[in-house]
Amino acid sequence: MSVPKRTEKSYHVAFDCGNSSFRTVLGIYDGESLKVEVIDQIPNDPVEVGGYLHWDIIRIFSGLKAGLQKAHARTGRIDTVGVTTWGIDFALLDEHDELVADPLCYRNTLGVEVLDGLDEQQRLFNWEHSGIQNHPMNSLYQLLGIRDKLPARYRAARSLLFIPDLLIFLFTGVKATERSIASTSQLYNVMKDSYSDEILERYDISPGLLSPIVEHGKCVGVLTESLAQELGVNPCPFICTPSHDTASAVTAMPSTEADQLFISSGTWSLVGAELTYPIISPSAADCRFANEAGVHDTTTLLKNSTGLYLLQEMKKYLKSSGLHMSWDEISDAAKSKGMDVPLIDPNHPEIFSTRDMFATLSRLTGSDDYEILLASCYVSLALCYQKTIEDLQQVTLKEFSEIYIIGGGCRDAYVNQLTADITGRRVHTGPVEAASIGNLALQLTYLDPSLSLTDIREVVIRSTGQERDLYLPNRIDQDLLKRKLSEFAHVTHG
Ligand code: LFR
Repeated sequence: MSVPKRTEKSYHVAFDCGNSSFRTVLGIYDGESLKVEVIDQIPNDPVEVGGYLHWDIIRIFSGLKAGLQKAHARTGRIDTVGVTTWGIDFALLDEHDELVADPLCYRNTLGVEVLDGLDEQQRLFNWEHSGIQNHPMNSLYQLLGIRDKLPARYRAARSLLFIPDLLIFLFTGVKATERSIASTSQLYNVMKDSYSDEILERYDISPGLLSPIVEHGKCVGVLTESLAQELGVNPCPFICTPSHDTASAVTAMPSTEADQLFISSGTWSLVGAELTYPIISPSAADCRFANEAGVHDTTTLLKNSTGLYLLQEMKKYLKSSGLHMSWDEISDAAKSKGMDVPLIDPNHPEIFSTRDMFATLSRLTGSDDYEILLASCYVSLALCYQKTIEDLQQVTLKEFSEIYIIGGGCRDAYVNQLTADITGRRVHTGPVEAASIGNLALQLTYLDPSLSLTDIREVVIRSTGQERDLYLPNRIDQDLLKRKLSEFAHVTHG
């Protein structure tokens, strides 16, 4: 084992911001493993202002400041900090480095018209010069949508910071970015590992808006003196970590084998494989895969599908109608309806931006029985995984027999078992806090640059043994499975 033994403990903080909550997570490293503690967890939700959904970034920043203070109070010293958030969204800063407005949320449909206005050739150009599938939520299309629909914001903008970069800027005063978050924008070329000059030029976007890219494991900046004083925290360094939550979660994939298949499960389900090279082939384009930049110089070839958002929104709806259901009750209700339920396409455009999930799912399935709708979500998700894995095998010419489900969604035993049964594969689950643990583990490379990705994953494996699980596929009715797969192909292709 190449991880050096330390006599002294080190203390690390990950700010892990998701769509439904943002958290401060403490990692205490003893030279062998990380002891991970969620210090603070605050609900997150975009706020509608002037007809657009915005992220309340000052509230998030203030929650994280309090989290850092609490973490420091537990340990008396913070050695490093890393930030990881959802992808794509960004803030615009003016000439005084002031926020032009709160950052917009990708669920606005600002990019829809922009993308609709592009012909096949232009879409192909964008895919070939980024490696990212064309989706109206991508930063590229949102930015062009802002230029069209909110021109005052665009005119005032002098820099563009992705959400993790904005948070690091607020803490340290340094404007920078890193490859995984930049790659979600479609302004970055994953083959060249730098911004896409071709895309910037074609859409007349000033390269001056973008920040320099820092390498993983290097220090981006140090907590400002004034914040250190205000919070009573030592001036700790902020480390460049995979700041896209998917990349941080994949860093915590508990396997040291190459080319593994993962499902990063949360509001979104990212189904993909970690590779050492991007794949820009016609079949990858047809299957709508994206080559996102991962930890170090890896690529994650993945498909972005709506995940637990379906159930989160159904839970909210049921609560607002007076039915408070726990997650266990939700999965039991779904399980009671079995597999033979109407199906939905989790990536249906109406689901993407709905404000009433129950009504949308009722319309799409023809059922208004909430238990059937819950079951539809579960079964459709697992079928979607199966389809994506088949596509992934075809595009990569690899066979995947194991699946690693990482992130909060792996707490749901029913979806794990359905995934094993429907895909016929062994499903390894955990860690739940994958994005935080991956982020914390990567921070260790600042203190010891000799640590390889395998060393980092060994730390993760040693630190998370108790919470990981294995689901073996059960034999299920193959005729029913075939029928459901064909129904799913039908709903997803209209
Ligand atoms: C997952 C994720 C996805 C991104 C979506 C929106 O949390 O980061 O990768 O497409 O959120 O940003």
